[in-house]
Amino acid sequence: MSAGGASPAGAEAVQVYVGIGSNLDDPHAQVRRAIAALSELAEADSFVVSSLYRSAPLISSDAPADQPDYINAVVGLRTRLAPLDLLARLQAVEQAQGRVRDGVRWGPRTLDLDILLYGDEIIAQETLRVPHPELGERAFVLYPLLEIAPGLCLPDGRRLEALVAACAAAGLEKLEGK
Ligand code: A4P
Ligand code: MG
Repeated sequence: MSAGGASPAGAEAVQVYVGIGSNLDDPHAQVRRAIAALSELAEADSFVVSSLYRSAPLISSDAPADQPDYINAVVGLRTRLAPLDLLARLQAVEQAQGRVRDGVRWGPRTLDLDILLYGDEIIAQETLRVPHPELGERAFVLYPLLEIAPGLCLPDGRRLEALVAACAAAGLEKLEGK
């Protein structure tokens, strides 16, 4: 398959991981609703879900500093959707859950869905960068990912286990049974 392009008919399903984040309008409920929507994209018996985690918002210089905490989770699934088709489906789910894009990078949001990994593909397009560029530094991505894919290696060969060991969990709270 060409990176980011259309999947040929009958293409093999690919293992992907998607990060879910919300810090507006009942984030727990938003994340649970997103998990249900994403399960619809999965090939049979391929859907796995991490625990939910709470953390303080990571903010950019132009984003408001007084944002509510985030609820995050990571799901894994196998899909036959090509990368850009998957991105379009994720953005439709964001829209359905009231995501407003006001141009503020890292501003508060009802739902953010990021393609973290798409098989072993490295995609560097304007609209899609995979692996997600900040994947290796974010505790709220790495810790839930480790839960559902402990033996994972990134396309560049880095081991998830080693990335987690090097990433302080400071402030990341695993929400047991919630
Ligand atoms: N895009 C490029 N690559 C991808 C990808 N791998 N997955 C493009 C999804 N989209 C990707 O995204 C902007 C554009 O990125 C999309 O149109 C798509 O074509 P966006 O969701 O509109 O904007 P954004 O989310 O504000 O920006 P960005 O840079 O994607 O931010 P992140 O990385 O999503 O970070 N703090 C905590 N504690 N928890 C969080 O979940 N999330 C963010 C947002 C900031 N702080 C956080 C959290
Ligand atoms: Mg995003």
